[in-house]
Amino acid sequence: MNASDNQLVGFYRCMRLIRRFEERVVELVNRNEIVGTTHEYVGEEAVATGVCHALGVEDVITSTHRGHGHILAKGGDPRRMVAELMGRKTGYNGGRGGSMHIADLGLGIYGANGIVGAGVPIACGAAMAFKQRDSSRVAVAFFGDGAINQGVVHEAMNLACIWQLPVVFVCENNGYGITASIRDMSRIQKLSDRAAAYGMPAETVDGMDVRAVHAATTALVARARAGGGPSFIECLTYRFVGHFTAERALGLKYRTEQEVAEWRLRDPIATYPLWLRDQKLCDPARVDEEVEAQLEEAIAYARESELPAPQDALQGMYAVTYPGLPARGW
Ligand SMILES: Cc1ncc(C[n+]2csc(CCOP(=O)(O)OP(=O)(O)O)c2C)c(N)n1
Ligand SMILES: [Mg+2]
Repeated sequence: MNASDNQLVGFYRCMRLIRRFEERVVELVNRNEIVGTTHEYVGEEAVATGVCHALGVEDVITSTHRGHGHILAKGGDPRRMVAELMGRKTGYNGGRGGSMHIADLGLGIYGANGIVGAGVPIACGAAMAFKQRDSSRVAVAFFGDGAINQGVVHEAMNLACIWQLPVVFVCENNGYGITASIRDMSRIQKLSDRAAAYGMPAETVDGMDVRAVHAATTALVARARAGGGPSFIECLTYRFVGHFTAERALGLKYRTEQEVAEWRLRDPIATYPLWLRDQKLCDPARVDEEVEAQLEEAIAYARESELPAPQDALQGMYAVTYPGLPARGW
């Protein structure tokens, strides 16, 4: 099914929002307004956008350490995201979780996750619940090429196949797990071949092409909704920046400038608006202005928000109270 004109413009808005969100976050990290570093999604915007625009609000995603793009694409509120990154009370986790723990259950965002591969069985658990309740909801697990060698990912894929769960596995192959090239970490060319071996449809798509990602996901989500079971999409993509914000200061040499430059030529934030303008679908500059205003507002909201009180540091951290421990702060 082809995307509608509105959707095509929406893809750009979303990709632009993710890119500029990440660039503004880097500024805030460098100004020490955000403590620590984050993993930016710069370069990979077409994947989260194409996948999440193929889902309904009732559908569920699980995310990764590089999660901002997934969360924004699934409808996450930039104000509460920036507030969380800045450790404010108004943040998604009351300022206690930071970048790798953002979740919004109402939007079907079952959490970013700092443990590589750990979101995959969570998505399968959600899919299992959907199946047991005869619901048509679908779960999507985002994970990287680094996660493809994690045992839990393979156990989850096998269980999803034998139980025919409504889950779509989305492997974001950006070529590297920190500094380790996937060429050194796998003997096979296409990571989707591994998934196919479990007995599910598995394909490799151009992860820099938002329309290709959207079309592939739409078909596989429809299949899952109709009871067709799990499937796998490998999205070939690239991160234009370091593994995390601090990498720039480390001077690592695990990839060449030429390689980065070649991928930059395919930057969806540069190429896609040209196509939109050619098709006379919108004026991308207008979208850019709206995104800037939205982010300006989000940052102002976070800056004006209160910090949590030190004595409340443990509030919301544990679900249960243990006998003998003080009730306050638990
Ligand atoms: C189980 C586990 N092992 C190792 C790490 C350390 N670690 C954090 S990110 C990362 C690389 C992940 O690579 P990939 O899955 O390709 O995601 P990308 O960073 O490329 O988006 C590693 C090894 C971790 N967080 N969890
Ligand atoms: Mg990777």
